[in-house]
Amino acid sequence: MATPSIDKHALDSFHAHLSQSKRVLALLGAGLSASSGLPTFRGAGGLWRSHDSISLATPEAFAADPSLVWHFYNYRRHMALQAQPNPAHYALAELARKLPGFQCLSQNVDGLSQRAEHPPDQLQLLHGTLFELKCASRRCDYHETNFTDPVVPALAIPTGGVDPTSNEARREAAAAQDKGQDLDISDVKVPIPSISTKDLPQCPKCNAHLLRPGVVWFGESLPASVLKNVDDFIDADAGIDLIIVIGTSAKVYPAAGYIDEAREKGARVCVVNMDTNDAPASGWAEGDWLFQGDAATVVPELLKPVIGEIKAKV
Ligand code: BV8
Ligand code: ZN
Repeated sequence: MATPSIDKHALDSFHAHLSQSKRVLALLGAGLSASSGLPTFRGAGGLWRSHDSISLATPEAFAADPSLVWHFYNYRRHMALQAQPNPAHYALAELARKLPGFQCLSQNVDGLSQRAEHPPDQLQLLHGTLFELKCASRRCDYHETNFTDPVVPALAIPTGGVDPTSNEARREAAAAQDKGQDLDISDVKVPIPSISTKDLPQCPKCNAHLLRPGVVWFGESLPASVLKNVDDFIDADAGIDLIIVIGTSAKVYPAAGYIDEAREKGARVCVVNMDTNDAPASGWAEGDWLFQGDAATVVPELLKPVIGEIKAKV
């Protein structure tokens, strides 16, 4: 779907407001990384091998079938490592360097903002990252940064001879999706073997539990340090001038709740989304902006007055 041209009048009024904004938030969702080739959670991307992504992202699913959940996360690590940050990731990183009062609240665990060298103290990873592993036991504090792919040999993505990450398979998947078929490239008819627990990532500290992905699962609280950083920013007396809501369906809490909290602190709301239906839960208000289109093209355009031209780093 071609990106509709950006409404000039809306763009000018947004640029004027951004240019005089000192304290700005951004809430990031899977749509930010869509044009980097990573599936979102809703629609075609919501299914991994006919498993509902949200049901796999729970402590219960991991306890019931750690092999299946580890295949899911190993696949997402593999896809994220194959992907590249897009101009929107770089534009947000540049805005952070240019505007000290800018904070990005990311729901994404794909590591692409970090790879776009987004200043770490202006990037709050609300739901963790695929590239941190931690002990599955609450009583063990072991954690490590890990980019190994596959995370353990036993989790090598079964290809049955077809390399699901090959351009041929991607073309096949893209063609299917254009026809509205729900083909996930990893759906190439290759059963996933159930891996015995001893061959899954083990905690080297307590040697008694598995390692799990360092992401926040449904029913788990967000990292206390991140919650504090966000609350400190929102609760500051100086108020908030603007919140930019990028590529999110804003249905998962507490992340989605930050839109209204920012509004209450005086922020105007700007939504960037491919789909105009994904409005903030509390609906639209006077002065809001909606820019419909691909985040990778719209975000650099929106931030131009502060960051200038973003050269896509290919
Ligand atoms: C907790 C990590 C309590 C794992 C994730 C209040 C009301 C209702 C429910 C709750 C509530 N409070 C808590 C809950 C329960 C639950 C929740 O919100 N449930 C939902 C489903 C209703 N929340 C929790 O469980 C949270 N924990 O509350 O703990 C607690 C407190 C103390 C002590 C103990 C417990 C934890 C939630 C975090 C879960 N983890 N991710 C993983 O990734 O595997 S959530 C995960 O799903 C993502 O991180 C993200 O948050 C969400 C997906 O949403 P999006 O990123 O927005 O993606 P989506 O596909 O939905 O949308 C994409 C959008 O992009 C679309 O709008 C599309 O149009 C657009 N788009 C597509 N292409 C483009 C584009 N836009 C621009 N350009 C494009 N090219
Ligand atoms: Zn341990």
